[in-house]
Amino acid sequence: MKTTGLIEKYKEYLPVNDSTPIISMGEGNTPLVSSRSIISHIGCKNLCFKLEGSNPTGSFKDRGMVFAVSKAIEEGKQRIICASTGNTSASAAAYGARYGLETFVFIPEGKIAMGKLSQAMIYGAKIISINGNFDEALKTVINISKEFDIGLVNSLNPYRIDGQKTASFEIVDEINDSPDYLFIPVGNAGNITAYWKGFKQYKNQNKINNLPKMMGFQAAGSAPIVTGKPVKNPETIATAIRIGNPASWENAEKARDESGGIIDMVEDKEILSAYMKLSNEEGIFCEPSSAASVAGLLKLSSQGFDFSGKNIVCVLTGNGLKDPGTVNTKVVSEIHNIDSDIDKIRNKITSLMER
Ligand code: AN7
Repeated sequence: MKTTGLIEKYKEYLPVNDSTPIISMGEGNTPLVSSRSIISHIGCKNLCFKLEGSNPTGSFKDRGMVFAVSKAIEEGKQRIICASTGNTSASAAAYGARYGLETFVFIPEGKIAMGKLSQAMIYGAKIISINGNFDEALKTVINISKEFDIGLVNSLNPYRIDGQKTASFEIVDEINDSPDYLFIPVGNAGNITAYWKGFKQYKNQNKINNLPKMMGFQAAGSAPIVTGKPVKNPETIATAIRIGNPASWENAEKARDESGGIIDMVEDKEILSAYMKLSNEEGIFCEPSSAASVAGLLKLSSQGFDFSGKNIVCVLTGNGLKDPGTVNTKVVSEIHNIDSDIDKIRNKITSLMER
């Protein structure tokens, strides 16, 4: 059967009307995979990873983008625009290409992962690299979108949030319950806002009796919500969440407070450690920003937080292949160079065997 995508599947929960185009390139319906190894450090009942890197352009952004683009088409827009740390631009560029919208993306110079930039390029977006950070780029595109009547597809666009909330629906539909805790990275704070909206909507529809606690994690060098003030020069290895003044700041605080959750931060070294653990022990290669969710869980657990009996979902927002540079510069892994000589190869293999 042909893939119909998340607008079709969840249209009764979305502001879809007769003139809303039901478009898709297979976004959503991502795997919810059980932990085999990390769970042993946590002592909870269940731990699952929601693999959003399995979306068409390799990140959760496709959920919101498909709906934002559907609505842009409905409104007769010819063009879309966004500021991006990388994934939004990749997604906008893909959906823009597919549905014939001219796409403008603004990116912070030198701070976007190579895979994401390659995507914006190959999909044919008009790429503007500004000498500034994401927060400055976002301010600019908000003004430009109004001046030129271009559809803004950052998460300030409410249809982005509506599309992204379908990830909560999928989790509930799969486990037939709400998790007790949802761990999620926080950058511009659209995604935590979207998940919370989705869980609340399902609760209002009596699909679940309880709501999860929302556990958001920022990178320590870019943690405005944790410190309570905008960060002028955000820095982190997790470039996707290198954001100093999140657009959905208040909604993230609401999600935290209404759910009884927390928004905390993790150091780059904790992010890298979780990133390595996920790859080495679970076989899951996500991008560094995504690993912030698992880094947060490991941090709380090591501080003595009691998760016994609890069901936990960690959202892994993007695919590790987006960012090969981090592996090349931060991961120590020896490549064994030897002559193509069978005796040397035999010796090498024997010396490398661990059991
Ligand atoms: C992999 O692409 O902001 O808190 O411009 O790419 O909803 O911003 C990306 C954000 C987490 C944070 N994980 O989500 C962009 C952008 C990954 C991301 C986030 C992003 P929000």
